[in-house]
Amino acid sequence: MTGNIKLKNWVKECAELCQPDNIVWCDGSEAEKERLEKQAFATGELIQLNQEKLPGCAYHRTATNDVARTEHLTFICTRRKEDAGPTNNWMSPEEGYERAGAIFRGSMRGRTMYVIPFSMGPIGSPFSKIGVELSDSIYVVLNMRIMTNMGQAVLNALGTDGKFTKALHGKAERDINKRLILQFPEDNTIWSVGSGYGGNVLLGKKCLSLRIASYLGRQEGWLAEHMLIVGIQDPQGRMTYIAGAFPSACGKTNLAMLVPPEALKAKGFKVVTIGDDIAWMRIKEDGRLWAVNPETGFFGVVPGTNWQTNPNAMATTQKNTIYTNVALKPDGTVWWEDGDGPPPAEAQDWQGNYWRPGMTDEDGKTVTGAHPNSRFTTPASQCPCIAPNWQDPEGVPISAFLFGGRRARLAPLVYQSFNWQHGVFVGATMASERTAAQYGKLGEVRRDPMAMLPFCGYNMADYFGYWLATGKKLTNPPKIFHVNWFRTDERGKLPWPGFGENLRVLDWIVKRCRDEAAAEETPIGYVPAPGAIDMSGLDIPAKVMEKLLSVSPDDWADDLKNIKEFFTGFGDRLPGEIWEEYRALNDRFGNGASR
Ligand code: GTP
Ligand code: SPV
Ligand code: MN
Repeated sequence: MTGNIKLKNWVKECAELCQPDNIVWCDGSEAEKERLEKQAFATGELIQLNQEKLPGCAYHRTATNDVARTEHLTFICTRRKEDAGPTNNWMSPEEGYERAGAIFRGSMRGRTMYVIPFSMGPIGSPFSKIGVELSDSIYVVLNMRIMTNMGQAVLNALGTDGKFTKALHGKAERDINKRLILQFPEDNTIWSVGSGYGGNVLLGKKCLSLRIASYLGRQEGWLAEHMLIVGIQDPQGRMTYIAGAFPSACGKTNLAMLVPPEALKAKGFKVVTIGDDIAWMRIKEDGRLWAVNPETGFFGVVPGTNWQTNPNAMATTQKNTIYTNVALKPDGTVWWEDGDGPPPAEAQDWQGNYWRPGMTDEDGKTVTGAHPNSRFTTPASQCPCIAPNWQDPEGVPISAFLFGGRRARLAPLVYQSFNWQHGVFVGATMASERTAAQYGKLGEVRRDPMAMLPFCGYNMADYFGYWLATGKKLTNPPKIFHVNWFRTDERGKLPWPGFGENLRVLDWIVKRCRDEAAAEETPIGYVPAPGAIDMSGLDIPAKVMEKLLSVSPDDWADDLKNIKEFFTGFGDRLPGEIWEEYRALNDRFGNGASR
């Protein structure tokens, strides 16, 4: 176990609060995994899937009211409200501990509390952070086992006086009215109660690796970002690493493991995956940003994943995978919308109800077999395109940043910012249509700077300032681009095929980083010159490409108004450089008057 007195005392304190019947320290062993699975199968917390077809795989359903992150119940608990900023929900630490404490109190009676020591990043690397999660959920233990380095080795690395993030989770009644996801960055503490859904309860992920880590990163001089990390090897054998921030359910996992289209594969392109959701980055002596993926697994969106769109994810998830909220077939395998093959004649849906294709509810709406935010949890090591150096504690050097989201109209397929400061503005003005990954109105466009709106652990105005300051320290900064795979035509169709074909855009980006591709200047940045994107083997009329890359002044005038409103909310705390970029963009459109 551990000789760390602080850890022992904290576990004792939490046990006094939650009053579990037992406390089990997790060692991360295979035997432990088997024992926990057996228990979970016996109680129904997990269902064992068909072991011939899906060896090592299990199935889980969350409560019907608990299927996505609940951002309105997620709080940053700093002493001063201004330090959380206008985009975060805020609660004072006193109120947070008191309100959540009342829900935690006695909530583990009759249950076991698991002590889960975990390391984000390789154990023992100076780049890594240790956390300990206490949870009364076996599902959480088994997920953390996939998503992090977990077990006794972490306690050994922690030693007798090592620092760790204190992360307490309890399912309690899983009542949405008694649910709180609280970050206390000043105490390096997370309290999550009343939920059993991934992002709310796998506390090493969004809560630690983004909300707490962004706060620590600013103090310690590094960046914690909601970014995939992918390596593109060109036909000359040169590897370029790109990190990309897209909001939840906007394509990070897919881009991280894309398969080159035939024509580019034949030319010699290769793609390797470092990470699909989170990047921790530091400036090294060479003046570049180096990124590591602190996770060891993928917690990915299931619907839409198939052997066509994402064969690497399909191959990864054939074994040792936990499926959450998909449809369960009679033969003990799983099914989801926009997967492979025809739907089963009948199945159990994600809520455990009888389901057949085409079923409708009282309002005549189609009932889906899988929840739109159903997820797989799967070991990154099983991914066929995982990079050989994916766990290198030094990380990989980043040449380009991508920002992007779902914009049916506004943003062209790709554009490049003029420089770092403009690139930070491009990131800060990101917006996207809301997906099923969080509660809220689907499709509504919301501003989501750097895809960090729900994940920044401090005032976002200061966060922009920190990005600007970081740029000043980089002698060789990544070039910054914006992409949009989701622009629609007049009929609401997507002319851009996306997925593997996105490599054509990445190729242009890589070439821009090497000054090897042509571009045209527009008010918003550089777009590919006609013919600059490699279209070999892909039949899209030049006219359609022109449209995909076009910039509409009217649409931008509308967006500028919305941007202004958004930035005004930060008051004086917003860095002047951001307003400078705002005015410059306005001027480039010739809208001087509307400043
Ligand atoms: P989180 O795990 O929530 O952070 O999501 P993510 O950003 O990793 O998104 P993911 O790659 O899982 O994609 C989410 C959804 O978008 C899936 O249904 C995908 O099929 C779809 N998608 C991803 N890439 C593309 C693309 O290039 N084009 C289109 N049309 N859809 C895409
Ligand atoms: C996201 O929503 O950005 C995810 C899934 O990656 S969750 O872990 O639930 O946050
Ligand atoms: Mn994510």
